[in-house]
Amino acid sequence: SESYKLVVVGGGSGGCATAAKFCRELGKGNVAVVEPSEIHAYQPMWTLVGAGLKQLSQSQRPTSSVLPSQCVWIKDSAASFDPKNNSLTTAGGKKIEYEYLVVAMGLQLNYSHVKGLVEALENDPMVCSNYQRNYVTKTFPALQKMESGNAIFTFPNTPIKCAGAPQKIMYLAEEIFRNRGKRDKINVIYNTSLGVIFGVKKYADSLLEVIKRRNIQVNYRTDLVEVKHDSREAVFQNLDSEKGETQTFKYDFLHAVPPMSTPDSLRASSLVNEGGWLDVRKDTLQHTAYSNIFGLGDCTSLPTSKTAAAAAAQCGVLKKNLSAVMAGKQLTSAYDGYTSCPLITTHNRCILAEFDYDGQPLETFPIDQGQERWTMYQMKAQVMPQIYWNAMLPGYWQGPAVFRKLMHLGMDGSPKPAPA
Ligand code: FAD
Ligand code: UQ1
Repeated sequence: SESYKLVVVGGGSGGCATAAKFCRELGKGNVAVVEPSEIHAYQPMWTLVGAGLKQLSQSQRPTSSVLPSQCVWIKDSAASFDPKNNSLTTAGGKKIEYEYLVVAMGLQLNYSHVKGLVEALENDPMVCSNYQRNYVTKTFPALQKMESGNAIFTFPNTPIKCAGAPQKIMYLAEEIFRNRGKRDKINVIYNTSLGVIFGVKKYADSLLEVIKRRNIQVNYRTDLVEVKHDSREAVFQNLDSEKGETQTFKYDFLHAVPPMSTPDSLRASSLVNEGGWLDVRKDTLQHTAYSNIFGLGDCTSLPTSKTAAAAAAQCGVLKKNLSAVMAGKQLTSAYDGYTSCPLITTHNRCILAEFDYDGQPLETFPIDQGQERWTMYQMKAQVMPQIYWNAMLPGYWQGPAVFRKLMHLGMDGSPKPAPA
C-alpha cells in the first residue's frame, strides 16, 4: 500500500485548489490526489457553451496541466473508505493510507433516475442537458433548429450544483428564439421542482420581473419523471399532489437537468449523514466524527448553494483549519456560507447573486447587483475563467471577500472590516 501525509479525493474545483495550497506547504511527494478523469472541466462555462457563446474546448484542460506538479496524481477513483484505519481503496484495487484526508468528490449526475431520459438524450436531437460534456454540445444546435411549439426547461427534485443554471439557459434560449424571429410560435416553459424561482428574495424578485417581461411560463413543484422521445412527451409529477398526480407535456425542445447525489462510493461509506452528504461542520469544514478528515465543495453537507464560488471561499477556511490540526492547534477559521450565482439573463446581461448561510445578500460591488448588468456579464464570461484557471486552481483564490471589504470601506451601513 501507498502512504501520504495528505490525500485529496477528487481533483475538481475544490480538490485541485486545496491540493495546490498544501503542496506548497508540505512539499513534493507528500500530497496525493485521487482523480479518475483525464480532463478537468470549468463547468460554469457550460451555460455559455449551451448558448453558443463559448466552445466546449475553452472549458476543458488536461488534468495533468491543472494539478500541482508536486503532487502525486493517482489516476483512479475512490471505491471505499476505511476512516477508522486512515485508508481508502481505489476501483483499481490500490490501498492508500493517509494521515489527513480531504474529500472533494462533487456530485454524481443521476440521469438514469428519470425513466427514458438517457434514451432521449442519446436519440433525440431536441433533448439536451448543459450538465454533462457530451450533452451540452447538443443544446445550441437544438436551439437553432427549434421552430415552434413547447421549449421546456426542468429543475429536478434534489439539491443540484449551480441552482441558477437550469434557468440561465432558458433566458439565453428565449433570446435566441426571439433573435431568430421564432419567439411568437414558441412557448417557453420552466417546470421546476422548487416552490420559488430562486432562494434569495432580492434576486427572486428581479428574476420574476424578467420572466413576466419575457412572457415565460413557470410551473412550480413540477418534477420530470419520464421522457417518451418517440412521441416527444415529458411526464411531470405534481409534488404537492398527495395522489402523485402527473401531467404530460408535449415537447419540441427539452433541456433536462438530472437528479443529483453524492457519488455512490461516498454514499456507501460511514462518512456521510442521513441524506448521503459528507458530514462536515458548517463553520470549520472538519468532519463531525473524524478530526483528520475535512471536506469542501458540492459533496458536503454544508447548507449553502453548491457552486465553484462557494468552494473557493471554503478552500481558504479549510486550508487554515487543516493546517491548525496538523500543527496541533485550535481551529480558528469559520465559513460564513458565501456562495455566488451569476444569473445570466441575456448574451450580455447578468444578475450577480451573492449571499451567505442566512440567505442575506453579500455583494462584492458597491452597486445594486439585483439589476441585470453588462459589467456583471463581462465579469462572468471574461473575468471568471481567468480567475479560475490562473488563481483558483493554483490555490490563490479564496473568493472575493477581500475585495468586498475594500470596496465597502467607509460606506454607510456596510459591514465593517473585522478587527485584526
Ligand atoms: P467538481 O468540480 O465537480 O469535482 C469533483 C471531482 O471529483 C471530479 O473531478 C470527479 O471526477 C471527481 N470524482 C468523482 N467521483 C470520484 C471518486 N469516486 N474518486 C475520485 N474522484 C472522484 N459554479 C459557480 O460558481 N458559478 C457558476 O456560474 C456555475 N455554473 C455552473 C453551470 C453548470 C452547467 C454546471 C454543471 C456547474 C456550474 N457551477 C457554477 C458549479 C460548479 O461547477 C461546481 O459547484 C464546482 O465545480 C464544485 O466543485 P467540487 O470540487 O465540489 O466538484
Ligand atoms: C467566484 O469566486 C467563482 O469561483 C471561482 C465563480 O465560479 C466560477 C463565480 O462564478 C463567481 C461569481 C465568483 C465570485 C467572484 C467575484 C469576483 C464576485
